[in-house]
Amino acid sequence: MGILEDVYNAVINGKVEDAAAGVEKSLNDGLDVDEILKKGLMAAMDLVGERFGEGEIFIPQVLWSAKAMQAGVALLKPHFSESHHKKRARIIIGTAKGDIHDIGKQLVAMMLEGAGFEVIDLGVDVAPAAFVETAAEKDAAIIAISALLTTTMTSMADVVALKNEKALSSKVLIGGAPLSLEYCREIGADGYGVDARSAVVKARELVGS
Ligand code: B12
Repeated sequence: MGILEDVYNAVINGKVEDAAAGVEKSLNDGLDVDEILKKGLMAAMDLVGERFGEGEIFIPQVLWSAKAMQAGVALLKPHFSESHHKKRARIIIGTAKGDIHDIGKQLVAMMLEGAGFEVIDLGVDVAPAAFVETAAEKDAAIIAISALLTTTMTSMADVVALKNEKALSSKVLIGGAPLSLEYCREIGADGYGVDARSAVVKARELVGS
């Protein structure tokens, strides 16, 4: 069995130490960092997301898989900064005001970091002003907001309005189960991602890389 398959299976089964050991071995064997990330870690997380969506697995399994992936990403990180000389854009991420769901947001943050972005995580229940002020202070290219409740997603519109009021150039990227492209357009946000993988694709689009 290939070493990438070991990594893949370790993430699917939520085996943190096995995932780390597999990534370490892959690096020692000279495998490409992007390949380890995409074919080993991200592909596994995609399947985990699918299985969760279909009700085949539940939150604890998702969390263990996320931890396993995180352990792998942590080992890849130093190699990313080596292979990507160009300084990557900075992203401020957080869960919308009034909302404490953070599993999806953490996955998104992790994938963005894995893709080489510098991510500043403001946590959960983040007020619109905190998003905008931090983005201005840190010169962030993107403000990424997660919401899992129909009652909290509305605060994303406040972030867009406040950002426009301050004439801030940061783009607003939104996501979370109740969101849609339609809602993204309605509130004038710059991008919507349906999952962690598309968060990376959209973020790259928004910064033009
Ligand atoms: C786990 C969970 C909780 C946990 C949260 C723990 C934690 N640390 O996050 C706890 C138990 C605390 C909780 C509390 C509540 N919950 Co809850 N919860 C869930 C549950 C079961 C799973 C959410 C989850 O983590 N999914 C797994 C992750 C991986 O998926 P995800 O979040 O969708 O994220 C993915 C994408 O959406 C996307 N994404 C996410 N964020 C972003 C951001 C960007 C920028 C981008 C591009 C993409 C992106 O990428 C992610 C990875 O692929 C959902 C049901 C469901 N099936 O979604 C209900 C659910 C979201 N909860 C719900 C409710 C009602 C509540 C409570 C109000 C319950 C109550 N009466 O107290 C409270 C609210 C507390 C609060 N103020 O926030 C409802 C929401 C209904 C609605 N539409 O408004 C749901 C849908 C359950 C239901 N069917 O009723 N909850």
